[in-house]
Formats: sequence, C-alpha cells, structure tokens
Amino acid sequence: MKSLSDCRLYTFVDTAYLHGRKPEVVAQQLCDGGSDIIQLRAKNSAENEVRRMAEAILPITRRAGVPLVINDFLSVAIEVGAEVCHLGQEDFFDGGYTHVSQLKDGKSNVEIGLSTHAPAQAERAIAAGPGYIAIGPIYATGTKPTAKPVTLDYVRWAAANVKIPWFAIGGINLTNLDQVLAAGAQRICVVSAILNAPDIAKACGEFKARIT
Ligand code: 3NM
Repeated sequence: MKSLSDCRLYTFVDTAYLHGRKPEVVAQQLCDGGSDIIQLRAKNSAENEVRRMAEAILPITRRAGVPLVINDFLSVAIEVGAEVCHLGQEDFFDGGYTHVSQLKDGKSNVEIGLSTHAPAQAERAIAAGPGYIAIGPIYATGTKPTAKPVTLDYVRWAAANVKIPWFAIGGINLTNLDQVLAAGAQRICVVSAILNAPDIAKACGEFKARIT
C-alpha cells in the first residue's frame, strides 16, 4: 500500500461524473492509469449508498496498492476499513474538533485529510495532525462552483511553508498543470479533467507522466 508521501496523482470516483458508469469500473480505470490515491466523493448520496460503493471499490484499490479515501463519511471509512477519510473545514473545525485523534477515539488508524482554502487554515489544519492537506481551489471549477479561487499564490505559499504532504486541487487540467507545478506543487488532485475524458486510464497516464 502506498504511503501518502508516495502519492502524486490523486483522482476521484465522483458520483457527479459517473456518466452511467459503475463506481468500481471507474476505480479500476483510475488504477490502471496510474492513480496513486483515489477518493470516493458522493455529495448527494445517503450513508448506506456510500458504504455500498466503498465496499465495491475497496477490493480494486487494495489490489492496486492504492489508498482509498472516503469523502465526508468517517463512519463509513472506519466500518469498511478505508485507509483515509477526507473532511472539509466545516466538518472538522465547525464540528468542534481540534485534533484528528479526537475523531478516531483510539478505535481506528484511518488517516485524515483536510481541505484548506488559505494559509491560516493550513496552519490550523496542520496543527490538527492530518496525514495530508488539500489546498484549493486553485482555479474556478464547475465541480465546486461557489468556491472562490485561491490562485497560485497559495501554491507558492504552501511550497515554502508546508512540510506534510499537500495536494493542489481545483480546476487543474492538462493545459494549466505546468503552471501549478512551476509554482511548487508536487501533488495534484484532478476530478473533472479525468472523469470527463474519453479514456480515463489514458488521461490519468498523461497527468502522471508530467507529475512524477
Ligand atoms: N475541493 P476539479 S476544489 C472537490 O478547494 C474539490 O477544497 C476543492 O474538482 C477545494 O478537478 C474541488 O473538477 C473540485 O476542478 C475539484
């Protein structure tokens, strides 16, 4: 199983972009293309549906040695034995937590990833002990249409200041990828530019070849 620091290309099984495909089929294509880590993101699904999808995907990611991240649903991540749970600022800090150990309650070794949208949020998140942080959205994106872009300034700040694994996210595609890398990112999250591509595995391979 890859460690978080080994991961460079972070991709998604996002139910908003399945286009009729089964989640586990998409997961296999992401693995075949060289994704290092995969998140199940199901913003409008009930917990039991997320659990069902996670159980279908997990054997595929395990076989590939790719950590599976469950977005939002910590209970599902722990129950199915996913390697990571990703939480937003609201879920974590507005939920009253200050350290990831409070979430796990000694019962699980699931890693936690946290979203951040500004340097002050990154500093507070890092102090909470996550396995990684995400920084974004770098560019405007239809995947999160209401979020305000943080620009490459935040990437440059992260490159100079963040010592744990961090992933740039938001509106990244093959056209702007080089700008994000030049600003200092070594790890990239991509949702729509891969899931909307005609060949998911090929699209992953194109990103991967330029990141590593
Ligand atoms: N989180 P795409 S931006 C899921 O800034 C998500 O925390 C963001 O999708 C954040 O690659 C984002 O299609 C959307 O732009 C990423």
